[in-house]
Amino acid sequence: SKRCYTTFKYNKLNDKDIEEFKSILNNEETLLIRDKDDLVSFNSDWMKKYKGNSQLLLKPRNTEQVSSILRYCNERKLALVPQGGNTGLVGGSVPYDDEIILSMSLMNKINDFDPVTGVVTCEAGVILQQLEDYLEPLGYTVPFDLGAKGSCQLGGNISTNAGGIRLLRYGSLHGNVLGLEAVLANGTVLNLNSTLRKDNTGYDLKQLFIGSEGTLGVITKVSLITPPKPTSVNVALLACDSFSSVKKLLIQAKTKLGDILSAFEFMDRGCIDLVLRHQPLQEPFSEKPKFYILLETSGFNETHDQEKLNEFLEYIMEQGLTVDGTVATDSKNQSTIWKFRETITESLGKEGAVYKYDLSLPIDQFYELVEVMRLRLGSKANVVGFGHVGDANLHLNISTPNQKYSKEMINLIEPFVYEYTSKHNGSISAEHGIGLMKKDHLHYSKTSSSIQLMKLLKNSMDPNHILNPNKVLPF
Ligand code: FAD
Ligand code: 2HG
Ligand code: ZN
Repeated sequence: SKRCYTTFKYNKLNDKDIEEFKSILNNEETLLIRDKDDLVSFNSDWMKKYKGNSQLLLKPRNTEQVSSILRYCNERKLALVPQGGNTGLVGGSVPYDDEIILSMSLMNKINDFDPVTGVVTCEAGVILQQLEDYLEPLGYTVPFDLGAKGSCQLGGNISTNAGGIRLLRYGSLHGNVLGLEAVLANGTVLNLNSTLRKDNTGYDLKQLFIGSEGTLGVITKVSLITPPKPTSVNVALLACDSFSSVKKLLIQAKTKLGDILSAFEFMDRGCIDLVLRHQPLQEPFSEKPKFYILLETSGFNETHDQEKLNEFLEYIMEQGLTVDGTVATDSKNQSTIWKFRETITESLGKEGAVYKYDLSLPIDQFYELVEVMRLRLGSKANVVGFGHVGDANLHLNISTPNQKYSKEMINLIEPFVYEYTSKHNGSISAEHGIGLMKKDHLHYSKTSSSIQLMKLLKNSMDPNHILNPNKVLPF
């Protein structure tokens, strides 16, 4: 069994455990999944890279049931993996071995919305798109957005501290989450349900759960601050022939567009070629320059926003910062431009096995690493670079035509990529998290005293290590 990998000992599920879970779940048989075939998709991640061997999935309907399940598992030393939409990209949401899967999908009620403060309170299993659709007619929107919005859940987003394309404008979840409810490993329900914008009463405990990937507790409720939905949106696709122009464009976008700048996303030519291979999209420009920026403005005054955008576009053309460009003011053309950026991950998945690195790097090394990796791997792989360049977050993706992940390829990439990132004081995870993939590489981004403190927290909050074992921290 894989279990010998960890120093912690867990018990095997038995019939008595199943009876106990049935009784906690009010004898609703459909809330327990035990059939091997039905468990397949929950045992495997979005990329089909990580596989678990869970024999049981539980679907609690409320916090009390989550609490009873955890209390029982803690006493019996049964390990669990909290699972949201299972769209995570670092193997954090699937069992390492035969842990129980705790699915949050039935806890999907939106409880309350305050139209003055914009604070929304809901259960952790609410799907991101569901919240977006709920807020839209109320004139509000979610302060973050990701390609996985149709499946990912708020609890999963918060547990991974998801970033995405709106972080540039609205900031991270560490600022936008005002409160939450979490169930600790021993079943204690921790009420951190504040809806206050300001609260400086000692340690800000909710922050511990933001980005801890289900290792410190199960998030059951969430309060988020939501901004008014912009009414005037413009999207431009701009082409550059050097990365130095990309950097200058970013400075100009920030200074000339200011608060209406809502996205500044980067793609290299490899991404455009890739997307054109798999999506029904047309070559955007007559030439094929090396770099592409998707720039979005969002505001509330169409005339003012367009004036600002036009001034910016005139300036960058005059300065030769862009070699071609197109602007879309209607939603159909805007969504076509967004497809170039939003279908990259899905298109990569169609090419074969994909090795993903989600890095924060100083802007001068942002694209250098992509070129270094191309030289290093030669014809063995297709290396593409894209990402949230406005946040200095590179998505380095390396794909190989064979479907199977190979140790040989991993050894060519790792630890090289992590060493490079660490040498330049970057982060080995900008937004996807550590999960199973990077737990043994955490030291490239965290000092040993930080890792010691993280272990101390884990050991005191979950002494039996029943929550998401083998994830985030190397034990
Ligand atoms: P899961 O994948 O189910 O779980 C992720 C982690 O959170 C696991 O460790 C799990 O144990 C834990 N977890 C889940 N729910 C809870 C809970 N209620 N309580 C405690 N722990 C829990 N990420 C970005 O940051 N930015 C992007 O732009 C982005 N784009 C993406 C695009 C695509 C197409 C895909 C497939 C993924 C993308 N991601 C992105 C990855 C991102 O981490 C996830 O999409 C999302 O945040 C995970 O939510 P989920 O509900 O699917 O969580
Ligand atoms: C994105 O920004 C996601 O599109 C996914 O974070 C990145 O596929 C990836 O590497
Ligand atoms: Zn991203």
